[in-house]
Amino acid sequence: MSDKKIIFSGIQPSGKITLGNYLGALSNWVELQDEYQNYYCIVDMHAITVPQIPKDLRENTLLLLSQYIASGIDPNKSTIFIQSHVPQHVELSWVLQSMTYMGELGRMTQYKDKSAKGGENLNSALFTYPVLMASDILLYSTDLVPVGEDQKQHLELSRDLAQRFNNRYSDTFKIPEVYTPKVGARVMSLQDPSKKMSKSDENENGYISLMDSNDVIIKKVKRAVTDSVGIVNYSDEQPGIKNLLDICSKFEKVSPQDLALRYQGKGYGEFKSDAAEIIAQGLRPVREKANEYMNDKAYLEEIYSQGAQKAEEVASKMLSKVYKKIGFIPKKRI
Ligand code: ATP
Ligand code: LTN
Repeated sequence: MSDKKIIFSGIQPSGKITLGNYLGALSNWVELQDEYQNYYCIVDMHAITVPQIPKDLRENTLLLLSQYIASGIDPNKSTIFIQSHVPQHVELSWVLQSMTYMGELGRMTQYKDKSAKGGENLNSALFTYPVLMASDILLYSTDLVPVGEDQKQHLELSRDLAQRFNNRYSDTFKIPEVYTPKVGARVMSLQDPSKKMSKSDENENGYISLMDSNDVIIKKVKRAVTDSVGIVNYSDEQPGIKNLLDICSKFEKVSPQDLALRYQGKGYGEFKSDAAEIIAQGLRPVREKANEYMNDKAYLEEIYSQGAQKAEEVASKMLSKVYKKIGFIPKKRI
């Protein structure tokens, strides 16, 4: 048994992942990988809380796995698996749902946003989704959950549910901490810098997909909404420029303020064309490697099969413990 602390995180295969997912989540996972024992999940069960076309879901799941590996998540150091392969996630989620209040779920910002868009045909999984997320995390005695800023509220609920269960029965779950990066925790839309960059944005110019070609990236960055100040400053008054500085600073590994200094006396045109180049070059290796992995389905199958086996061993032990504590009769093999 390793004495390293445990990380769990996941991304939904609900589309093609964006630069926001990469900078807010995936790239940080890679940095933390050596220091922790890691579980990185492709949360396909979360993805079906909004309608998915089966063929696209299959494709996006394998693509996301390829992108995990292409970004540097190493299957020898991290357990990489697909959520629907480990049934304990939904089983624990049912138990935790029985301890979650409707009011708690109704307050979730993501639910409020998505339900406002969804109109009348709201499904109940969209409402209970944060409980499934809590199960994902709690099954593995997770210490740390690296996510973007938008997931902090869900993490709070996971902590509350863990504490509630521990108080009602006895100490069972570890209380997880959230980890958000200093820069890149909230990458904004290129078309509306007051909104987060999202893979489900109807306007494709708002986001950069990890699979966008260099030409597409350059076009999107050049079209990014800025302001009429005309000076490259790192300031809340210039959210479009601030967003591009944040993005580039993450790739260049310098502070956004220092990056802004490079553009003193220069216009937005020059800054944007450098920014486009930095992003395009930064994403190129991930895109190219991901395409290679997509052509090796046997390798992908090996990774997710081994991952599921390792994850299930841990998850089933935790679930048995929980079932016992709540009074379910343990199943006897005959
Ligand atoms: P959707 O648009 O389908 O709701 P999403 O793009 O928000 O999805 P998720 O799969 O929900 O993506 O998120 C995966 C991870 O990426 C989470 O850790 C989330 O916090 C992070 N993330 C998502 N969008 C951004 C963003 N714009 N900036 C930083 N991190 C982000
Ligand atoms: N809800 C997250 C995805 C997610 C997740 C998790 C993140 C599902 N389960 C467990 C961290 C840990 C989202 O980004 N929408």
